[in-house]
Amino acid sequence: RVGPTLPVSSELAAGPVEPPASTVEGFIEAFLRELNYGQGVLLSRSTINDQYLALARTVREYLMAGWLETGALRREGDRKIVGYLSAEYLLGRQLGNALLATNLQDIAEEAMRRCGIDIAALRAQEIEPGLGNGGLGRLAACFVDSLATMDVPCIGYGIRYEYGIFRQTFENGRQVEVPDSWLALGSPWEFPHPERQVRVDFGGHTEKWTDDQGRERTRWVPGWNVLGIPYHHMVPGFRNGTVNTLRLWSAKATQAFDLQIFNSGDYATAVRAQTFAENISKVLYPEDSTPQGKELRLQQQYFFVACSLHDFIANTLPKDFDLRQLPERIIFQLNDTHPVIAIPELMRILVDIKGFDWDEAWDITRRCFAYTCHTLLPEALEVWSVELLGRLLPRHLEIIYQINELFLEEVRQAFPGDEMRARRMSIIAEHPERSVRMAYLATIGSAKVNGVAELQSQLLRDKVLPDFSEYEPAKFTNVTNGVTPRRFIYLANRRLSNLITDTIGSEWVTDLDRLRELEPYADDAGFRAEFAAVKQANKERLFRLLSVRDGLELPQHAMLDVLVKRLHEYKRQTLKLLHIVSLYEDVISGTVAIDQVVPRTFIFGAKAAPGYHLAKEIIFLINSVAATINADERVKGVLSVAFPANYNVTLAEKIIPAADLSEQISLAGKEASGTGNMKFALNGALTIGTDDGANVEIRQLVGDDNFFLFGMTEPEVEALHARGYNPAEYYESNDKLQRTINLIASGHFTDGDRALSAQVVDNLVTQDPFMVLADFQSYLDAQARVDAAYRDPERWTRSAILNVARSGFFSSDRSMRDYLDRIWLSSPVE
Ligand code: 7GP
Repeated sequence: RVGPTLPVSSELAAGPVEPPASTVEGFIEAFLRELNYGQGVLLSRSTINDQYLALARTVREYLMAGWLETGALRREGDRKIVGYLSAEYLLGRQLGNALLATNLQDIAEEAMRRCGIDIAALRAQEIEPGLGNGGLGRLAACFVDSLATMDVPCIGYGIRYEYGIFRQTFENGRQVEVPDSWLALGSPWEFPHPERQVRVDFGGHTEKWTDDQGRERTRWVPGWNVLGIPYHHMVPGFRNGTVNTLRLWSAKATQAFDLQIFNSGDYATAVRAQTFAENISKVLYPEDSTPQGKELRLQQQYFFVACSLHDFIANTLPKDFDLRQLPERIIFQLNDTHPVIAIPELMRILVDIKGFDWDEAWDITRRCFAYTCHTLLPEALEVWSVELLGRLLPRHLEIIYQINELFLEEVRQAFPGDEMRARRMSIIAEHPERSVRMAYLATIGSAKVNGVAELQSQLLRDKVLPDFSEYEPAKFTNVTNGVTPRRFIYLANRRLSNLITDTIGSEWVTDLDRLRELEPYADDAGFRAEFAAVKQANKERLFRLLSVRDGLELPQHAMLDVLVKRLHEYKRQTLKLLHIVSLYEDVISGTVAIDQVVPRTFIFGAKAAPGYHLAKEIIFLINSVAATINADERVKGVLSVAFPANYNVTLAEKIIPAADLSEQISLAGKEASGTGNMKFALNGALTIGTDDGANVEIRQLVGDDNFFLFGMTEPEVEALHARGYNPAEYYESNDKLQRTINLIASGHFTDGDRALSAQVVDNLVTQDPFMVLADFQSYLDAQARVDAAYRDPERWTRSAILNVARSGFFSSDRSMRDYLDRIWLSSPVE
């Protein structure tokens, strides 16, 4: 089934719903209709924003028939549905992807041209929906793309944040956050459905009652409530007619709430109460991997999960559905612990509302959920204080206690006399305050638990959840992350896509293993020349953008060395900084002649959580180093540093295709997987990286010769910790490291003000929790190997081609197949 001309089942419309004709004329007609009748303007009077909105709505028309049909099939069929529960979706711009999915790119471009419009200006008008922080949210976006492309029925559930991830600006080198008002100019991609509102309760208390069969039951008497309004988004598959749904919830005050207070005559309080309710979906928490445990965040989590479960049970399932069959119809995938409150929520629905016995309800529930853990950092594992959870969700707390009690009984039976084990495995922690460990609840209440790369899944079993993996080993599995080749190759790197398609045909777009067929061309000098030309053209495109966007003027022919990801100490942006400063110091101290230095342009992109002080100091230091080096005539044209503000999906799509070198330099054992690493490899950048996350698998696939490995392994890191790590030893014994750090500490990059670099420097020399200094020499040695390789362009390009050819495994289509095999369609838990 191909194309947008699918008939819709006759129940939905009298006769087939016809999309506009897939011709330039048909497109123009639909576009002008949208402009005139949708937007209410004449072409001659229309603004770029009018045109963008009309264009978006035009493309939507082509998807509509497929969307309606996919929805009908999902409801009427009996296939198991994936309910992807995620607090974040970092979608990126929609227009390009929708044009790609419908194969309308050329038609739309020509149609706009005939209307006197440059489609590039309309593309640039779109503000990306930044409803996520980083890797976890972007992964969710890749997954829903792949599921639609593979025709797997899926509803993505999440939150429609009014403000997504903040816009980053720099003032005097320091990060300043500006609210992201992505909805300000209109949001043509969403469909609000206020009539499908769901009420969500909070607070209050619980009561016992006896039903007519004499059974003791519990009911929740809530203290307050809000409404959830669904906003539907299309998730188009790649030219297969399938359009899945992303359902994002927005909070609104209930009318009863309003009335009650308005009647009391206290207008100000009424408005405040309304604001209070609507605050729930107001803003995305900007912490990546470091949750703050704020009450509003728990409200957000319960809010979207309660709406989503209700929506699925009440609106997607047939009215007479037998809930004992629920695990045959749905699998809710929990994207980290953020949606884990769904487990007690489903228990509450089954036991309190539907009247199931506890045991039967528990049997159903634990077959309906699967849990993905995206971290290894202990501070990233969410815990909620019992006090807070009990105040906000009193019934859920009772249910959690009950789950825990029954679970610990089982554990005690399996390990008689091992009370320490039972205590370790309790969902309830006693110290430092009594709290609920959400990762434990998720593990106990799920059919499967997975990590996101081989190494992390192993460490998850061995270090994070050892008691649980010993108790139920079959529950644990791995699914290595992936990225969508549609957005990150086809859309982002049109030139490379064309070269690949010209060489091996176009099947790679939905079957990325086909990239293997490029391998022989690595030895073809003609192909290498074309490949290198693509890279060069992508660099020039990026430099044009950075010149307009950020006023940066960068040399055209240097190696492009890129480190883009959230700012976090464990990701070690400071290690990259030390490398740059060491190269610079070599030149200005006269140790190395400038003509011996391989020209490099370094690009950073990173947002820091607004409350993460040290991360913001690191940003300031990078900007200070950049300003100094860029202004220094001694290294001009040879070393340049660019830190464009506001790294996001849109910018990633420009930077990644241009990169020569991909920096994946986290301390081993800390980065769960990484997905940027995959995007770079697929776009022909070589990786310099530690043996961490999915780097391990990338290196295995592309081969040691085409990957620059450095640094301690995870067991070596552990051993060094155990011995007692002292960064000062490395500082004192390594002359180059000393000169590098001393230059920073001297105030050379901060107008002589030593205080301005002191926090970062002191942290490195005295604490260095992520062992930057321990890996410094190894990193420098690897960078020297990078230089040597880059000096031989033919060898470099050959490696780059092999990176592309051998990275097909990292398609999110493959991840989805693994989820289907290992988790979603696998047999239920014993
Ligand atoms: C990230 C991990 O840090 C990254 O290694 C991984 O590739 C990505 O998830 C997708 O699996 N984690 C987050 O973004 C995050 O917020 C919360 O984790 C625990």
